[in-house]
Amino acid sequence: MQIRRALSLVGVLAAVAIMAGCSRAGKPVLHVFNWSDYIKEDLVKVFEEKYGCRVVMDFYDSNETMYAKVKAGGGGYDVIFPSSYMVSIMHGEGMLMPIDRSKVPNLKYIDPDYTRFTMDPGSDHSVPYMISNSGIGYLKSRVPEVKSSWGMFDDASLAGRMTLMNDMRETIGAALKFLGYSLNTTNDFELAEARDVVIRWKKNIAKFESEQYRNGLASAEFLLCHGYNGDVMQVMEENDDVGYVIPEEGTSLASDDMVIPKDARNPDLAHAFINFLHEPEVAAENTAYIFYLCPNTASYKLLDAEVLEDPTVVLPEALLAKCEVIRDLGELNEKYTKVWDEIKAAQ
Ligand code: SPD
Repeated sequence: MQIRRALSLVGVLAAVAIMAGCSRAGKPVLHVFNWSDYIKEDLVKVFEEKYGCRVVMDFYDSNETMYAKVKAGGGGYDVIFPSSYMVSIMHGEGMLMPIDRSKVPNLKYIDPDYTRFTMDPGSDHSVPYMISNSGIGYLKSRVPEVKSSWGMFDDASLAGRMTLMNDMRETIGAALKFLGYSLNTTNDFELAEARDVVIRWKKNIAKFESEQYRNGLASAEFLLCHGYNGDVMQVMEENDDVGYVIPEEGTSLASDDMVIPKDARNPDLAHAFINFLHEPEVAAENTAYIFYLCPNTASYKLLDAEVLEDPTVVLPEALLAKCEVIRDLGELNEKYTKVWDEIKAAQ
């Protein structure tokens, strides 16, 4: 009798576990947490139809805001898209599920050239999604003398009409590159110099902002913005007056990767989603739409040559040599948090 009751309890628990991933209409639900403007929505619909599921998306504007929410237990996400340094932090804290490679056969298409950008080249707990860089978006008619330099943020004639990213590693990183230092430095003197540069720039900017600058450029509220290549390119598609330059001092490169949190409710569907985004046709369509490079070799043949020849998507070697991927610095990440707090507090 007791055994029968125990067995029926197991059955109930199993049903609850399966239903946990289902919406009220009975369809499984995939909860995704992604950067804003970082996926072609039509492709998500294709996935929903193919897998008979619903995808619910939330968005974030920096690795740190995403991490804070997930760490605090928020979201209940199945797939998240952190940059590789944040993947490393989350993995180190036991927050990620291992990738079951048998469920992601499209891993065979990952471009080995770009695995140097990730901190998990074997895709043990993450799968590369897109390669991005940061630079300067600007209005050609209003800033005709633009220079490919982070020093543009010293231009007082643009005061109040510029933005810097609200992102500690990106913005401190820009100042470090401007000064000729590594954006992964842990040298206190270099970090203090970079802090002072950002505090100086702060006097010229309207705000620290990482999402709305796109609209600000489109409406000419902002004339020059620190932004991501694909985001600015998306605005350029609609507005010929928008340009994008990568500062000659170098910039940050990112591999934004797909991960499955340890507490994901629907890991099978999460693996299917990751695999779907690496179907060559899907990867090519996504890249052509969001203007970031999906490091998927089979998709390259399906892209217009102009995408792969665009120097803001695939950086020329000479510029690439001056750029760096943001790294997880372990306990020393704290130094960047301290500098960022000082920047925010400065008048
Ligand atoms: N629309 C946001 C695109 C994000 C690009 N990569 C972010 C890298 C952060 N270091």
